[in-house]
Amino acid sequence: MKIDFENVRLERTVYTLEQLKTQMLPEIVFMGRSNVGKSSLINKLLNKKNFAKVSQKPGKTRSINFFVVDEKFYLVDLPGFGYASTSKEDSFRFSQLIQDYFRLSKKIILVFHLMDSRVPFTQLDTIARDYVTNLGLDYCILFTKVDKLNQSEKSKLKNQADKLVKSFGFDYFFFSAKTGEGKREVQSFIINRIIESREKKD
Ligand SMILES: Nc1nc2c(ncn2[C@@H]2O[C@H](COP(=O)(O)OP(=O)(O)O)[C@@H](O)[C@H]2O)c(=O)[nH]1
Ligand SMILES: [Mg+2]
Repeated sequence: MKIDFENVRLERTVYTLEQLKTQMLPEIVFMGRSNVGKSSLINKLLNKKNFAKVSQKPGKTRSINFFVVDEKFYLVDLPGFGYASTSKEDSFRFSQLIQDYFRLSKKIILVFHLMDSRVPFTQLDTIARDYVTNLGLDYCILFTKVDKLNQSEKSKLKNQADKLVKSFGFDYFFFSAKTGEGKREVQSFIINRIIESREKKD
């Protein structure tokens, strides 16, 4: 099976529950707080310069974008989550659309949770992780912007992540859209999951 991440198109942009459809292909989902580096990661994985939009302003994307990769799977780009700034209390904003999507899709085979390497494991991240894992979805962590860490910060983060692996069994990745670190590893991980999901089906 040929997956080289070269043949990519944006198939659908979804703003409402009504627009969500049952998909035929397996879905690989990317979620994270606003500004975590999700668009940059997607561009890097897909070998594109400005496919997913990269912005300095957080929280702009409100839609779910479905990219078809090599006609084999969907890469699903979720809106960034964050605190609702208008609310008096700090309420978690994991939009209704995101929740509907997670509940309704039967094709999700893996969720990548992106965390900023410099500010990982925020309370929001914990809530998002629990939400996804409670639905029984396959879940892994991807630390973004690792080029911003020095060696000692990096090994400290590795230690924290290794503890997570020990207690929960989550896979994790270090990624930099700037240097390309982790790109091959993440691509192979995705390819293996797609192959596994096809074997299960047959
Ligand atoms: N140094 C560095 N900066 C990054 C990296 N990835 C993203 N950024 C920057 O972080 C900001 C937010 O990135 P973006 O991809 O738009 O994040 P999104 O809101 O999660 O889609 C932009 O200024 C990017 O240039 C990375 O790997 N390294
Ligand atoms: Mg973005």
